[in-house]
Amino acid sequence: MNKQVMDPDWLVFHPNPKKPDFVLPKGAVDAHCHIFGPSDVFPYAPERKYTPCDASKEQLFALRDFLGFDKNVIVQATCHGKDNRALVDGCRAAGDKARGIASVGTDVTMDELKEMDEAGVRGVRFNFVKRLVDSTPKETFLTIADKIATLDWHIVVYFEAQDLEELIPFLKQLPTVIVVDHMGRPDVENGVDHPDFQRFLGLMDDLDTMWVKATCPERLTKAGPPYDDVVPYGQALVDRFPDRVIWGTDWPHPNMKSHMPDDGALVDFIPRIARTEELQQKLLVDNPMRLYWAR
Ligand code: 0GY
Repeated sequence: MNKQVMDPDWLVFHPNPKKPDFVLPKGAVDAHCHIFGPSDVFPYAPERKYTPCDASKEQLFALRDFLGFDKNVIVQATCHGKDNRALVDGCRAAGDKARGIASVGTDVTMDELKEMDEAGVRGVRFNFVKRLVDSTPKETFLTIADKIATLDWHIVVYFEAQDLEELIPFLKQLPTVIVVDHMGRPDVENGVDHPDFQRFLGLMDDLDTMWVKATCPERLTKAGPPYDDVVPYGQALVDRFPDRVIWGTDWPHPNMKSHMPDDGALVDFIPRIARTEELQQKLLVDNPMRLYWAR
């Protein structure tokens, strides 16, 4: 297979991130990152909405070591559709240092799920962001949810804050732990008291099976680095749900348009939202270990 050419306006990940000033606790987990291709080995899916730059497992593992993380949770990105080969290959190559979140259809067999489980996959992702995927019927997701629940996997959901209200009845039907991507994607110009963000906090109060990734200041910011405008959102989540928050880099930062973050500077964002050593230990080690490495 030939290499697939990245989109002309694609921003490539930072070539030379700074060494973080914040020293990560021992055993820290980067709980949201991706592997892209390489496309001559693992081609991007025909139904994809974007063609990224390649971002290999070797590059991911080198970044992990450079920043001071111990482990990765690799999340299947939409550009690979339901073809989880690059993800599984990355999980296997990392040994016990990676877990995975896959994307599957209702036709996935129990044997296929078990094979992924054995490689380290511990969940599936349901994506509701309209620019990334065509809409999937809720019934389809519920069928998948019932299947993966038998393996004690969980479900990662990606939606934007304005779509949450409509999704709540569906989310309440899900039979597993739910992990929400990127702080529930608030519009940070609104302020933390806005009904959209308060609705999300209220749902987290109601559903003790719901977790959240306090991730992506670079994606949520309107002000730009050092992401001051995202700090109150991260603090609100970490303070209120200290045992249900996790953190990740989102490397290689798909679909960034405004700028490409320095991954070392992103790590330096962590102590601004998790302000004590105890909170940092939960966010970076205890919580992701409980969710992904319990077995
Ligand atoms: C992320 C965010 C994005 C992309 C994807 O699967 C994906 O394509 O998740 C995005 O464009 O917001 O989590 O990497």
